[in-house]
Amino acid sequence: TPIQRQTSKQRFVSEFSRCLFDFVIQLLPTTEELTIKEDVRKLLERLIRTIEPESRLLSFGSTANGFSLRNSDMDLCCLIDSEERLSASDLVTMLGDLLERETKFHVKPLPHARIPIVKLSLEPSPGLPYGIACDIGFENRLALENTRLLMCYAMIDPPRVRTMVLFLKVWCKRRKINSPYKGTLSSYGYVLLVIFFLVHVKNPPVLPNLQQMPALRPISPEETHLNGHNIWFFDDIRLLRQRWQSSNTESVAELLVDFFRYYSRDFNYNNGVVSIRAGLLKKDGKGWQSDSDRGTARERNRLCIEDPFEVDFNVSRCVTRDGLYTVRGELMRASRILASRPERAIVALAQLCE
Ligand code: 3AT
Ligand code: MG
Repeated sequence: TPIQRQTSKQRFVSEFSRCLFDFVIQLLPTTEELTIKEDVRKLLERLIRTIEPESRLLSFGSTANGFSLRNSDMDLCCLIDSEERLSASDLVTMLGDLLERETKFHVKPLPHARIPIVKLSLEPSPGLPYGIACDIGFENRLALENTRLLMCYAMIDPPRVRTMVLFLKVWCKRRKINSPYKGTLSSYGYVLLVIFFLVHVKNPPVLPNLQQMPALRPISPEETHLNGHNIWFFDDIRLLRQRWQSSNTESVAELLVDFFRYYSRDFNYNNGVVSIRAGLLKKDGKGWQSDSDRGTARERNRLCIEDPFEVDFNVSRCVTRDGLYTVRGELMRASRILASRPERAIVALAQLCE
């Protein structure tokens, strides 16, 4: 009967929510890991200052945005406050030499990459069972700002937002659809899909749109613009919590079921652009049509996710036709597993991440 169906659904989602929380908690980094990473950051900062005394080394990406899993990579950005500074590629070369001499890291400088970086890694050891992998870039101030934006979204409703994002990160890694180099989507891209869903798809929304909230005081263009991009967003989360409350009371399991359904069935991949800043946009409107009929054209716009600040930049431009096919297949698989509501929620979770 409809009533029995309803209660079986409720039983499943409440059990599945509990499983999700338990599962995600085990995957969080330990305090020991966080301490080691912070020590590494300080050590590297000290060394960099022997080349550029006015520099600071800051974390961005998952180590800084609240969406970190155990053993995730470290993304570091070096900011140099002095007027006269070396070029990024010179810095990469010099820093590479220095770190090779002074530390035990494996060092790989990439001075001629589109974004010059130094890649570092440390072999696993008893105190660090998974080693460390770290990229150091320079002057990537937009990445620091988008990290702060994601962190604010994480802080508004940690039980639902962080649990969903962390679960999806594990899921996409286990299902092997988290490799921009192989044509699938970066972690950053998946996080934007979740936030878009919670801000613009769910009704009532689970999250407000931080980039469209009214500012509390007049703000000058110098404060809001960085390299020509508007980077303003409402970042006073304490105040926001006092003034804004979501009337959406769905559990994390219900949201996840709906997330998979939306991206496997409802989202229009041919025409839609995911924009956390402006809501659902159209590819034509942004000049982001995919080049499916031009055999030679690189496939830039199969999947379109607008960067929150660099609005001309498609975060998922590396997703290829085959990559998107695989990702969509995985979204459908997940949606199917959840729709079948296995007897035990833990079985559903294991199957999802098989
Ligand atoms: P992992 O825990 O490393 O899987 P993450 O949250 O650190 O996930 P990424 O490693 O994908 O995410 O990205 C790290 C940061 O680099 C996030 C963002 O500030 C920046 N970033 C990554 N990819 C892009 C992109 N395509 N466009 C703009 N910024 C990006
Ligand atoms: Mg990272």
